Amino acid sequence: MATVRDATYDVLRTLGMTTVFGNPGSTEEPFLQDFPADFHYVHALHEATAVAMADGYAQASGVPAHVNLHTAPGTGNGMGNLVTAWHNKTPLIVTAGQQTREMLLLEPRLASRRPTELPQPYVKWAYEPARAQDIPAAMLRAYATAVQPPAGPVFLSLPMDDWAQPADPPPAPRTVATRFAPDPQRLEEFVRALAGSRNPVLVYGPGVDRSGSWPAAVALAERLAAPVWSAPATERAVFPEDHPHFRGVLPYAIGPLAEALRGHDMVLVVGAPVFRYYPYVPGGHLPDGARLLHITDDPDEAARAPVGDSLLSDPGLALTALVEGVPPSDRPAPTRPDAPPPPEIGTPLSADAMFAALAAHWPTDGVLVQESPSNLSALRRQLRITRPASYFTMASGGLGYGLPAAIGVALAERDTGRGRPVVAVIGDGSFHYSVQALWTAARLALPVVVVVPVNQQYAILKAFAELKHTPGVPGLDLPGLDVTAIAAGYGCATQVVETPDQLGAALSAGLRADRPTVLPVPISTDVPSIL
Ligand SMILES: Cc1ncc(C[n+]2csc(CCOP(=O)(O)OP(=O)(O)O)c2C)c(N)n1
Repeated sequence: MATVRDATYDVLRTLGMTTVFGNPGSTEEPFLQDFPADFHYVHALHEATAVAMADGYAQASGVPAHVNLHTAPGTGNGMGNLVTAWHNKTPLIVTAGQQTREMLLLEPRLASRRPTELPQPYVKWAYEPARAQDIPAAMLRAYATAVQPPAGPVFLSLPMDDWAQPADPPPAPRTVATRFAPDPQRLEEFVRALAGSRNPVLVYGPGVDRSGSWPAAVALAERLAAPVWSAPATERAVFPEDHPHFRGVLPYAIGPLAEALRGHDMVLVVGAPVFRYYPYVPGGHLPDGARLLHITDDPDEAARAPVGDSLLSDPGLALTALVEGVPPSDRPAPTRPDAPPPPEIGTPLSADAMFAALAAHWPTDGVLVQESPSNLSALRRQLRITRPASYFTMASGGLGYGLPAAIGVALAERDTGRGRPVVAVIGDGSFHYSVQALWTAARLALPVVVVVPVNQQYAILKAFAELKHTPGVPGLDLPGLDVTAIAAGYGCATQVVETPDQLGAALSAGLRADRPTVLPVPISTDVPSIL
């Protein structure tokens, strides 16, 4: 007789979800018992790490990932990166154990008190099945919910006594669409508005990369002879950054962003919120006289935009339709901006010099995962992303994502057979939030290279305090941390790197290694301005 457990593993097989990221506890053991040989359990030492690895894996493989957390405390530990998965629009099925139904009324140890409330509001759906027999079908509903636009995480609380119960007949397999096309009439209005604009500018966001539509994004830019900006603080790269139309990443503050768009009468935003701001710098949302058109597959994103007219659609389908609809422009095409002068090589290296060295030795099909807050501008200035799906960071602002996400990306590169090299750049503060991810990478023998710019401080918080005139904040310095010893303790190769040549050699050795490599790079302690 098939049990609920058997039936659930069968559903997971049907969905192609045979990798489970997790950290086990007693409430999960009845699910994990006799773990099937065709499944892979990716053991994380902390739930934050499990969630971010699953997120990186899902994004790089293009399919949802399953992460299994311990009841309330484990879900709590995973919460920071669940917030990130929500903002990243990553389809994740998060399952967590729950105490035995027989005892729930008296709230035994490890009972999750209000399990479907705990992960709110950062899941699209949270459910504890009314009957054990509903778990397999709930898994199907969870999948359908996670992948439909806007994609995102879902949560199931699963009581530990459910797994041995006899199963109902298996639920019927079914599929759902993951894209929807624009309303033709509204699209026509957008085509007319773009065709009639004098000097349009394109602002592309992570939805362009998620929908695999770089070619359509390039085609529209060329057809309109329009410059292209990346939306501010994007979690993915959105356009070939060596293309002559590319202007850079917009600043993440109201006034400065509008200033960067000055002179344009039409701003088309595709696949991004309008806009993702960080420090409050007042001003108009748009330059005077400009109109904004917004294309997104997220009704909430459309609703909360402070300006503009929106069209709901898969970004790729809308871009393709616009390319077909707008007439080619007779404006001169934008020309490539001048390259910045090469940075000076000092001791210690400046962030710019370190990233210029990284760029000089960058593997052709390399994937960059980034969590280096104050050095982000230098990184994006020096290292241009030129291929789709090869740059990942967190959309949320929550630290502790990048390091484990890089490991999830690297595992996906191995599992899909694509094998692209993965390099993470993780600040010496950010490094410690989910540092135990290094152990998983070492166990999996993943050749991830983690470059750690060591400035011994939370530099971006110093810059923020400066901008906001809040002197005297404690806790912004990080003396006495031995990144090398910590990396070695988790089983990584490690070497302090001080020059561009050393970085190049260590990078290529690390990418050929049979384990992760951590490269602390002492850098200048100058605090870059936040804008
Ligand atoms: C989970 C979480 N806790 C705290 C913060 C606040 N915070 C933002 S940036 C930052 C410091 C990052 O330091 P580091 O990685 O060394 O980068 P740097 O700013 O020095 O470049 C902190 C603590 C955060 N964003 N997320």
